[in-house]
Amino acid sequence: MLKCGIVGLPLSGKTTIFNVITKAGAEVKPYASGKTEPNRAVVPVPDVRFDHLVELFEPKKETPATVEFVDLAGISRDASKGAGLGNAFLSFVGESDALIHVVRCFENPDVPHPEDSIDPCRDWEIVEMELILRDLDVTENRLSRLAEKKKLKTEEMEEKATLEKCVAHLIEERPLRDLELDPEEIKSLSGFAFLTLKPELLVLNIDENQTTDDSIPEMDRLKELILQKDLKMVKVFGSIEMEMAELEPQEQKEFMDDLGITEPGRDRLISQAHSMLGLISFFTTGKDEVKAWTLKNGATAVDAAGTIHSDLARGFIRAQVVHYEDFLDHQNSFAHCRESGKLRLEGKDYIVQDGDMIEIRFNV
Ligand SMILES: Nc1nc2c(ncn2[C@@H]2O[C@H](COP(=O)(O)OP(=O)(O)O)[C@@H](O)[C@H]2O)c(=O)[nH]1
Ligand SMILES: [Mg+2]
Repeated sequence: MLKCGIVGLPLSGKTTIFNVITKAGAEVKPYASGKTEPNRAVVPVPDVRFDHLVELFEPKKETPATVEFVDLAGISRDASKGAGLGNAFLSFVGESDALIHVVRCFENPDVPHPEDSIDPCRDWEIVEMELILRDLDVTENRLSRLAEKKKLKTEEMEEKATLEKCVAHLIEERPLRDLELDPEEIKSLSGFAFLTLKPELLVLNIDENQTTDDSIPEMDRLKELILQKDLKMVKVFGSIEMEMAELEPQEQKEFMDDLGITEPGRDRLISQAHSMLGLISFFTTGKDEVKAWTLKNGATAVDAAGTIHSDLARGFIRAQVVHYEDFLDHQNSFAHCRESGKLRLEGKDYIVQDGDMIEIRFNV
């Protein structure tokens, strides 16, 4: 399951955004002090295709794909030097597959800003720098360990070369996700859980009156930063969308019309996180269960089988595949799809497409 960690300065609205996503109603307060265990929630991935398949098959059980969100404690300036919750907290960031980086755009006199002014660009840079410094720390530690050894094995020499490349990059204050690494190098780094290697989604936490860019302080600089760093960004009306998450669908719709948005913040965030990570969904269908599964883009039929059960990968014979759109175009009938050749039997190396409906033929 995909795990997204929410990071940002204290009082940027991380818990608020967490609630927008999860409707979990976690405590939102100006000073949440002394808290070290993060809030966690597993939420279904919104997918109209899945909902439609459930309507068609009326299964006994429906299982949507899920994402876990973790609401981490705030990262303060100097967290990497042990300020605030410091390194203990940064280890929670390490277990995430992707980061949701919340920056505060809203003005709220009741909620003091830790840096005393609203400047989303500066705030982003503070947190990014802490993540970079932490990765630099990890890299340098490992390199000094390696330096103590009399003789390095071949893998260790390769690891050293890769780490030196990382250090040079991090020292220039650049995140590792911008560093070109080949698959071998990425593999040799996988044990370090580098924070700046994780894909990151920037979330602008805006107020209901900040519907235009002009109304967001320092937005020009932020826009420049987004372009320059090629950041993926979503705007969320933190407070108001949190309230909205509690409402009935019809009332939600009225709220969204007022704000000029077509999809709730939760859906926008989850689908952005999915596409940012290059994830796709495939479906298994039947009277017993309709289920959505998550795969990395580029995964094969045998990977799909393995996600369902290791036995299916081991005893894989063929995958019966039809695409969701084709299924709809053929009166929701597998027989019609077969007649027109849209329902095929594919081998191990078939690249699964987002929206494929799959049945694995296997023998163990
Ligand atoms: N006006 C306004 N206040 C907000 C918004 N988002 C969060 N807040 C307030 O800011 C404070 C801190 O929010 P919280 O989500 O706990 O921040 P965290 O420390 O990053 O988890 C709370 O009092 C929220 O009600 C927003 O979009 N607009
Ligand atoms: Mg919080």
